[in-house]
Parts: sequence; structure tokens; C-alpha cells
Amino acid sequence: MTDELRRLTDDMFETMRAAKGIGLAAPQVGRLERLAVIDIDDNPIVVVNPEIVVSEGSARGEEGCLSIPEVFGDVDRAARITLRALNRDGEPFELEATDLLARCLQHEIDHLHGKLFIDYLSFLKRRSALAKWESLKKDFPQNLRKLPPGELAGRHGEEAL
Ligand code: K1U
Ligand code: ZN
Repeated sequence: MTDELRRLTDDMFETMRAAKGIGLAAPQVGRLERLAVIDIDDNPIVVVNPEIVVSEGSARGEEGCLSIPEVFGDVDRAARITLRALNRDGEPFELEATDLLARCLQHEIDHLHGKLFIDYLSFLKRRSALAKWESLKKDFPQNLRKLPPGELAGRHGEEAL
């Protein structure tokens, strides 16, 4: 890890929170490093070069994606995983995860492999998800979300505009 990569993880947390997400992977912000950030229930986690070493059970759950906002679908994932990764300081750690954390980690690791949750949907569901995204795209010029008036000001602790 370098100071530049640590700054990248900080920026990614900020971007993820502004977009009201629970995770974000480097390729989603145009970077090729194998790293992702996750924050569920105020538990920020940085995973660098993550690898799933144990994968057990199966669970179906709804997923969204900050790269295709407002499109949702049910995906089968491993119910319990053990992951090995490096942390923000480049130190190795192991993490056992279930429920939403396990789902989010698998979703983020997929991003590192160029895979999106819609790739798991049936042909018809994927087609309908992509059609929905096509119709919504115009609301995200250059893939940027227009914030409602006052929202950004509120985030910085200022008076709403
Ligand atoms: O990587 C991303 O695109 C972020 C994505 C992560 C994710 C959400 C739900 C299941 C698996 C992975 C999001 O944060 S999308 C935002 C969202 O829909 C959501 C937010 C809080 C709880 C659940 C979903
Ligand atoms: Zn995603």
C-alpha cells in the first residue's frame, strides 16, 4: 500500500457514502487496482487483493449496484464466506462473513473481475434490468447523479439551499 492508495480508499468511502451505498470497488471509479471498500452498520472495511478461501451454503437476496442505479435483482450467493485480504495498511487479515456482509463482499469481488450482479439474472430478467437502466440513463449524465437541492449542502453541515 502507498499513501496514494490510502487516499484512494478514503475518496472511495466518501463517494460510496455520498451515493448511499454499502460498498464500492476500484473499477467503479475507473481504477484497476484490486481493492474495494465496504461499510455496513458503521463498520468500514478495506479489502486489497481479496480472495475467498471458504464458501459455504447458498442464499438468495436482493442486490443493487451503484454502477447501474435503481436497478435491482435477486441473486444466489454463498451464504457464508471466509476471505483473505490485505487491509488499508497492507497487513494480511482473514474475515468470516454471513448475511449482507458476505453478499456485499462477493458483489465487490465480482466487480474486480468485471462481473455485475445482472450477469447472474436469467436472460429475461437481465433484459428487463438493462431496459430499465436504458430508460433511467438520461437522469445520470456522464454517469453522475444529480443531487436534489440542499442535499450536498446538508452533507457539509451547512444550511439547506
Ligand atoms: O458495489 C456496489 O455497486 C455497491 C452496492 C453493494 C451491494 C448492495 C446490495 C447487495 C450487495 C452489494 C450498493 O451499495 S447498492 C446500494 C443499495 O442498493 C443498498 C444499500 C444498502 C443496503 C442494501 C442495498
Ligand atoms: Zn456494484
